[in-house]
This record gives sequence, structure tokens and C-alpha cells, in this order.
Amino acid sequence: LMSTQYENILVSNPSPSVTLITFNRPKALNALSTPLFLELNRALSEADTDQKIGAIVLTGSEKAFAAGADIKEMKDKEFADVYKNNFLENWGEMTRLKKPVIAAVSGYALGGGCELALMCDIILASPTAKFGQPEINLGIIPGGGGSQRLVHAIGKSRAMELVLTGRQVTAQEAEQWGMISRVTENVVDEAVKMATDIASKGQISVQAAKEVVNAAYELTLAEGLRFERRTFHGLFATKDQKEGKFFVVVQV
Ligand code: CO8
Repeated sequence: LMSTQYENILVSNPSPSVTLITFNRPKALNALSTPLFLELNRALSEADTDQKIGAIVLTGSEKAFAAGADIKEMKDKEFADVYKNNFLENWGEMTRLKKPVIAAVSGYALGGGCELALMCDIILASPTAKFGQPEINLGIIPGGGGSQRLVHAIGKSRAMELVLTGRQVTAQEAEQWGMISRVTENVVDEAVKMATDIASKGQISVQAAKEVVNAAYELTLAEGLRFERRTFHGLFATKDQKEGKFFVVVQV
């Protein structure tokens, strides 16, 4: 069977259990056009439903993870148009995936590029990575979740600074701020390694873990703890728990 052909992304399997999606609009610094997003959503959905795949890695090029939404596409849009068509609505689709998504960021992750990284479950960055929300310089504001997810990730004052000034932060600063998990050379290899490791765990507990951690963004502490406990209880009905690797725990 021919695998799906894409024009704006590359899809590969660097290990049998991992899907690697690479943005492929080098001339536009991987600007996130609508056609790119439709392809991305299709590839993500395929990986999410493929039983062999346990985790997904999302990356761009050395120079740019993604330099934002496509400015050329947005330039002539009018209010009625973006409102009626709920412009950017499909951007949220990747947050509904069951499987973990790791962003491997090199170079620019600006505007929508930064927001897309923030939608991923884990962010690894190379020392060249630069994060920022430059929308303020275009007379708009973040529209892909940046204003909300940054507050959760780095707190109000820092989020406010980024959103109001458009300043770019380095990978090192983003790491200090807890916005990303860590800075590393060979970021794609490291992300694939991590994804392969995650994919080797029980898929049901991985899915449950992702679900409960993400619930912390939306629930009160009491509701979140209840949701965690119930989900935890539910896992005692799975085969993975019966096979369990408790001896590993005991040895530690
Ligand atoms: N959209 C479309 N094309 C882009 C984009 C973009 N976001 N970014 C870069 N490009 C293109 C450039 O136009 C240029 O193409 P061409 O050669 O045809 O003119 C090519 O990529 C290379 O770019 P540069 O020559 O500018 O490369 P430099 O190395 O000089 O600069 C920068 C790199 C600093 C990243 C610079 O390109 C830049 O500032 N880009 C724009 C960054 C930006 O403002 N991003 C935010 C966009 S807005 C956004 O993401 C909002 C998200 C959702 C909200 C939407 C609400 C409506």
C-alpha cells in the first residue's frame, strides 16, 4: 500500500513504534499555512489510530521549527471571514490525541510555532531554539492558545512579558523558566529516543497518564485528584497491570 503523500510535511518511522512528522516548507521557514495544518492533522490522526505507534515526534528544520502562522495567508483576511469560518479552529485537534506528542524544536518557534510546541506533551529544544509570540508587532495577539498555555507554563509575569513585547527567549531561558523539558544537542534523535522509550510502555497506562496530567490544566485540584484516583483504580482492570513489572519497583 502506498503511504499517504504530503506536500507540506514529511512523515517517517525512525523506529517501528514512533511516527516522526517534519514540517517541510523550508522557503517559508515552515510557516503554518492551512494546507500544512490539514496535512498535519491527517498525519497525526493516522499515527494516533495506528496500533503499532506508541508516540509521535514533531519537528521542523535546523533554522525553524515554525515561524508562525502564514502571514501571507492571513494578510488579506477580514473579520467576517475569520469569524464565520472560525479561523484556526482546527489548530486544537492535536490536543485531543491519545498518544504522547514530543516537540523537537530547533531555530525559530514563533507565534503559532511557539503555540504548536506548547500544545505538545513534551518540548525538547536544541541550543539554537528561540521561542516568542511576535503577534503584538503585527497588530494582533496570539490566537493559537499562547496567551493561555504560556500562563500555565511560565506564570503570568513572564507570559505577559512575552505577549506584550514580542521578545524572543533562548532555549536556555525557556529551560530555566520550565517552559520546556530540556535543552539538548541532536534534538530530533533525543526526541525519537524518548518517544521509543515511551512507546515501549503499556499503551493503556501511557494514554491514561497523558490524560490525567493534561486534566491538571482544566480541573480544580480536588477534581483532578479524584479523576487521577479513579483512573488509577481503573488500570487495575488491565492486563498490563496483571503482568506488571512490580519486581522492578521492588529492586529500586
Ligand atoms: N508566514 C509566511 N512566511 C514567512 C513567515 C510567516 N510567519 N515567516 C517567514 N516567512 C518567509 C519570509 O517571508 C521569507 O520568504 P520570502 O523569501 O519569500 O520573502 C522566508 O520565510 C525567509 O524569511 P526571512 O527572510 O524573514 O528570514 P530571516 O532569517 O531574515 O528572519 C524571522 C527570520 C525572524 C523568523 C522572520 O522571518 C520573521 O520575523 N518572521 C515572522 C515571524 C512572525 O511574526 N510570526 C508570527 C506570525 S503570526 C502568528 O503566528 C499568529 C498565530 C495564530 C494567530 C493568528 C491570528 C490571526
